[in-house]
Amino acid sequence: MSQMEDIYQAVLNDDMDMTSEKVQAALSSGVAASDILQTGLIAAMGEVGRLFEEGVYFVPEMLIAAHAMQAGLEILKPLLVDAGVEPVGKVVIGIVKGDLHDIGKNLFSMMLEGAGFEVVDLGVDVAPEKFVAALHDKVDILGLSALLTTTMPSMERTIKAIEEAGLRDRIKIIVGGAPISAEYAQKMGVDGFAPDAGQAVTLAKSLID
Ligand code: B1M
Repeated sequence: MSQMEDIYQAVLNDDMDMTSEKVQAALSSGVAASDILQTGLIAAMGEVGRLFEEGVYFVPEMLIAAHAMQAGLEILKPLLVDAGVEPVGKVVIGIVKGDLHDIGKNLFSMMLEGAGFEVVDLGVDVAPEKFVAALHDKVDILGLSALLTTTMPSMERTIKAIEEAGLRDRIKIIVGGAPISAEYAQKMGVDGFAPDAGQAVTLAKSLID
């Protein structure tokens, strides 16, 4: 089995220790962190989602697979972030109310830090008023993430609350997460949408420029 298949299988088998071990082994033999991320970890989570849809996996299996992926991400973290970059701006990020899926957000946070942003991570299941409270400090960008179709309206409610608090003109808002599309983002009147964490960082940089 190739090293990527080993990592993929370790996540699918809900094996945290094996995931860490295989990610470390792939890195030691010179495989790029970005390849491990895309072909190993993210691909495996896609398959976990498919198995869940088919009724083969249930919530506990999804949760443990998420822990395995997170363990792999922690090892990749120093390589996904370039050390020593000057701070370029401040970003507040969070998962909207009702949603607990935080792996994409954690990846985005790591990559933002790597690109030199100061990141305030509000976590998961964040109520609109908590986002509003965090924006009273000087903040350049707000990043909102939602992974469930049922929590997409929470994103809209958050944006509305920011508008009602009179803060909308002071910050740029960017959005992402599997069910969010460019069209939906445009409909909400935000400043940008990105389909993945890497492109979200590029977008954040362009908004600062
Ligand atoms: Co759940 N889950 N889950 N889940 N889960 C999905 C999302 C689902 C698609 C699975 C499926 O049915 N195929 C489905 C949603 C269906 C829908 O809404 N249409 C689903 C469901 C139904 C549920 C529950 C309702 C299940 C239940 O209880 N019956 C429940 C809801 C809980 C809640 O949130 N209230 C639930 C629970 C969970 C766990 C807690 C067990 C666990 C999450 C653990 C955790 O995150 N700490 C979990 C998991 C692991 C998944 C899947 C399998 C994997 C998600 C993931 O981490 N992907 C997922 C299936 C799938 O995605 N294929 C699924 C890897 C991650 C890197 O990708 O987060 O998409 P992602 O981030 C991407 C992009 O979206 C983007 O960048 C990243 C890539 O670089 N991105 C941004 C994300 N945020 C961004 C922000 C940006 C820009 C880009 O700018 C600000």
